[in-house]
Amino acid sequence: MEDAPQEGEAPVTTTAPHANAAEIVASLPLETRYPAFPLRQYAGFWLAETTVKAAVPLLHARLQPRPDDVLIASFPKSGTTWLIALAFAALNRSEHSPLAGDHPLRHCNPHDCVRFLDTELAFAKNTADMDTLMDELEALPSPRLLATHLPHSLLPERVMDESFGCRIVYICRDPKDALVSLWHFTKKAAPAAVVDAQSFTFQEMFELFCEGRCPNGPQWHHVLQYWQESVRRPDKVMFLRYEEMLREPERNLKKLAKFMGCEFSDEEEEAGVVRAIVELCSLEKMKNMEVNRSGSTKLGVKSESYFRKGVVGDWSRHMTPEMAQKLDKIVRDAVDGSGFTFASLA
Ligand code: PAP
Repeated sequence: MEDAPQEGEAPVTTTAPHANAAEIVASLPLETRYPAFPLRQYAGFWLAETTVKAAVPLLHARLQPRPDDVLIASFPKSGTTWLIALAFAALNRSEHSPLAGDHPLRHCNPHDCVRFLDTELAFAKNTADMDTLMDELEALPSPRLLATHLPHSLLPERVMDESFGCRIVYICRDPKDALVSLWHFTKKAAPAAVVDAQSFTFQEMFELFCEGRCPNGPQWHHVLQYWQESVRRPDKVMFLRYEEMLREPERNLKKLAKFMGCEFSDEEEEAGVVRAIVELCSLEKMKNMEVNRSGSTKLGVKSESYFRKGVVGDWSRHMTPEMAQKLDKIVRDAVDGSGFTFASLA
C-alpha cells in the first residue's frame, strides 16, 4: 500500500464504458474509516478511490484479453498469493522445474510473478506510468498470467467474449476468515505514513466489513458474481475454494492445471512434479523464504504481510459468537436463493 496518486493526476478520456468514472468519483459515496486508503462506492462495490478513477476506466479502454490468458480473480485475502504461486509454477514448469534451486518463486514474492491489473494501475503515480503499464501488458508474451481483485461486473466486456475472452480462475474464502486476514494485513502492510492503521481495531474492521465497506466489498457479492459466472460458463471460469485447496492441494492443483490447458501427464505425476509444486508453494516454504521474510514487493507492500497463518477458522480467535452470528446472518440473507453457499454456513 503506497501513496495514492495525487488528486487529478489520472484523467482518462475515452468513450469506453466507465470512461467518466474519474469525473464523477468526487460525487460518489465516500468511506474514510478504512485506514489504508479512501473508498468510494461505485457500481455496487466499495473500491479504492484510485481504482475507480484510474484502473476501471483504463482497463475498459485498453485491456486486450487473449484466449490463452489466465486471469486470477479474488476478493482480497482469500488465497490470491497462493493461487498465483501455484498457477505460475504449473504454467512455467517446463522452463522452471519446481525442484530447481533457482526457481523464480524462491527469489520473488508471487505478487512479483504476475501482473496485477487493477492494483498496479491504482498504485501508478500518473497517467504516463499507467500508459507504460498498459503497453507492458500488451508486450507480454503469451500465455500471460494476470490477476485482479475487481468484481466480475466491473471486468471489461471483452474478457467475457466467447472468441477473445480469457480464462478466469477465482478463489473464494469463508467471509469471516477473509475479514480477519484483511484486518491483520491492513495493520501490517500499511505504510508507516498511515498512522491510523496501528490503532485500527478489529471491532472497526468488523463493522466496515459487515456493511460491505472494505476494499472490493461486499465480499459476498464479489464471491456470488464469480460463482454465478462459473456456473454459466464452466469452461471459462473456474471457481476454487481456499478451504478445499488446503484440504486437498494436489487434487486442486491438478484441476487448475487442466483448466489452464497445461494438464500434468502421468509421467509427471509419477516423477513427483505435482507434489513438488504443492510443496514449493506451501505457506511454510513461502513464509520462510528470505525474499518473503524481508523487503517489499514491486508495489512497495511488505512481503511478509502476505503470509500469516493460512488456516480455516481463525475467526473464532477474534470474534465473539454474537459477532459471528451477525455476519453469518448478513451473508446468509444476501446469498439466499442463489444456490450458492459458504461451507461454514451450509
Ligand atoms: P492478497 O489478496 O493481498 O493477495 P491473499 O494472498 O489473498 O492476499 O491472502 C493472504 C492470506 O492467504 C493469508 O491468510 P491468513 O491471514 O488467514 O493467514 C495468508 O496467510 C494466506 N496464504 C498466503 N500464502 C499462502 C500459501 N502459500 N498457502 C496457504 N495460504 C496462504
